[in-house]
Amino acid sequence: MSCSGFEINPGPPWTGSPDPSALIFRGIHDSIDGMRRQRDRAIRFGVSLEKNLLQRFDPLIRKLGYKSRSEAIRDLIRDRLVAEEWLVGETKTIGVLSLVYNHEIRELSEALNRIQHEHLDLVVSATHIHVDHHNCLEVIILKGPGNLIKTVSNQLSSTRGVKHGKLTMTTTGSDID
Ligand code: NI
Repeated sequence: MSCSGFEINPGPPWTGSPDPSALIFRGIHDSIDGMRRQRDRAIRFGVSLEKNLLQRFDPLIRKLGYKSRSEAIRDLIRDRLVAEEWLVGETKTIGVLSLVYNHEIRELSEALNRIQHEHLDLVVSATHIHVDHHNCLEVIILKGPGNLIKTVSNQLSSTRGVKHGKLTMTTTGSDID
């Protein structure tokens, strides 16, 4: 086998018996698979709760459509982890900002555009919908540090003439299973 350049050794032709090196790779693959399974395996743990807390929790999760307490608790934990990402501020995360405004207000569209152009590193996409003759909805997706997303979102929402601005603080999902 040549060690220089980018030649790839095609290996011996398939004869029906496995190539020993393929077996080694198979072994490595299996053990990585095993580690992944172990990481993803659900762990059961007991939770002690006051009776009246549970009496209020159960109807609520039923109303929300959860099939089990585990599912509801998982979502609560994820939600708290996302909140923590935003609290830390510097973690890379995702925000979805919706703005409703009247496009007839002088220089408003230009101002909103200018702010977005000043933050090209944050703004991933922007969708503009003409709601009626006067009103527009703009949905802007921002990706970056949470504190920066909040600052730019506040700047956009507080621009004079914006009727409603709402930031949904979500996550890239990379640290949440
Ligand atoms: Ni419009």
